[in-house]
Amino acid sequence: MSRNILLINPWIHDFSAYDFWLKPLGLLYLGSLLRQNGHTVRFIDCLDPYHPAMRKSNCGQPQRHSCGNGKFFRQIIAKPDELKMFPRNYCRYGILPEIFTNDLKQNQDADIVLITSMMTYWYPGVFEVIKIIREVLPSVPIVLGGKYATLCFDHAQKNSGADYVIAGAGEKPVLQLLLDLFGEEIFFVPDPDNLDSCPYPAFDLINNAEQLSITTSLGCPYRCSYCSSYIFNNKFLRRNPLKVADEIEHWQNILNIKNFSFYDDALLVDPEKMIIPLLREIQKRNLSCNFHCPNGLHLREINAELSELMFSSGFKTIYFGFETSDFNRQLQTGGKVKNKELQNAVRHLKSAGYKTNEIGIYLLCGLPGQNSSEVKKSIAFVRECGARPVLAEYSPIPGTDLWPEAVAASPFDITEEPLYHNNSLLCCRNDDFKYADYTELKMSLKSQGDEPLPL
Ligand code: B12
Ligand code: SF4
Repeated sequence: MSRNILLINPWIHDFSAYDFWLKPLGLLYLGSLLRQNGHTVRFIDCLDPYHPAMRKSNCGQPQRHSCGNGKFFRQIIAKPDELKMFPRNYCRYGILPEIFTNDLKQNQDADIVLITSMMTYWYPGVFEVIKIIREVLPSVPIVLGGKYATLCFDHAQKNSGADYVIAGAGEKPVLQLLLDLFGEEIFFVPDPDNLDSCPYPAFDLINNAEQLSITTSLGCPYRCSYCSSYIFNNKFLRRNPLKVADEIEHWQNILNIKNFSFYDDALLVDPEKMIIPLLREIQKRNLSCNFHCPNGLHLREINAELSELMFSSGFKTIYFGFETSDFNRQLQTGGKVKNKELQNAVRHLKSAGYKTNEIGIYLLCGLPGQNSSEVKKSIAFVRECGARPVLAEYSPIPGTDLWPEAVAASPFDITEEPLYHNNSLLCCRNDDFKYADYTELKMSLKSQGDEPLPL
């Protein structure tokens, strides 16, 4: 028998949030798998910037850009007690709670609700969603998965109010749960070693999709000490580049999409195995796309051929993960890139046609034991190379190799309280890197025309 399954992308509660090509990709992958198993899937997106009912509210239309990024609706809300000392407004990003409640009421026939979660420190938006579901659909089982549920599993089990918290990839556990709860037969399970066996994400459920996220791989061959990639995927698996081209062409034809954002951890690694054949195929098929890479790309692979191919294939937004110019810290954190490689990469990208402000270089800021002069030197180095420095404030992640150091360095109780993982807090600040030093760095970038990330 087919079940009615309701997917929910929850609100973000934070000091700031920006739709930087953000889509609940994992949840929509689960949605298509459930359809493939014969179920009916519906979707409430609390972050929908075009929700029709919001037009009648006094919230105005958030400013959006033609390439698919822009602002969310937002309402200022009370700060959790733990963040009271931080002198900034705290907001609920997304639709109004009464509109969400109304949408839920249209789904009285739901048999089960699946909620995703993104940043660990965005859990208050998840909890608010769960509280309202309990009021409107009191007897419907609630399942929580995603990043927060995986990285802070015990916290989520103890505090979220969900009936089931699932860590890691959701495909098999969700099908198993439907079998256990309702006796639903499992017809189709994708091969975990073949990413092309997954049906395309259920992107048709998105209201007014302007851009879509694509992933060509899972995991990463590197293991940087601050990153949780290996916790989610301990193998580096890739799709067939021709199948990725098929997917891009499919969404162009079905939903008329031109803008795509890559969510890979390692899109450019071994370019001849993915990015080169993929882009050559896209050119061969005459597909006209804009590609955006808000998640840091690898610099090491950039040469003249790849730069030209990226430029001519429509890579409009490119950010690279460089993190620091400090040689010792590069080594300690995993050695994914060296200074010389940044110099070379920028030279090639510029020859291909990219301008200084189009080459964003992420610099990690506020790592345990880091002082502000290290970040200043890194900024100066990126400028010398001819690219645009972009600060990425360190968010400590449980289970990563750097976590014990972060716990020891932080003045906040990051072990007990995920709200303190928020990158806006600079939670491993110290006497050599005060919050004021960080503000100064940000101002100096701004005064030289390097706008900070709107996140
Ligand atoms: C794309 C991405 C971004 C994008 C878009 C973010 C977005 N919300 O989509 C951008 C570039 C904006 C971004 C920004 C940042 N990011 Co980011 N990002 C990612 C990335 C690479 C991919 C996420 C993704 O969609 N994966 C693909 C899907 C298929 O996987 P999935 O969502 O996990 O879904 C699976 C399971 O989780 C599960 N599942 C999901 N939902 C559900 C629901 C149910 C019910 C069930 C059962 C299962 C389930 O099943 C799915 C299928 O198997 C992850 C790393 C990663 N490899 O996942 C980091 C990651 C989420 N980001 C991270 C960080 C640190 C950041 C930044 C703070 C970096 C910085 N310092 O500036 C910023 C902050 C953002 C902000 N404040 O707005 C951390 C998390 C930190 C945290 N504390 O939670 C991660 C994990 C990377 C890391 N460094 O380890 N990010
Ligand atoms: S930071 Fe980037 S290169 Fe390092 S492990 Fe994570 S995804 Fe891989």
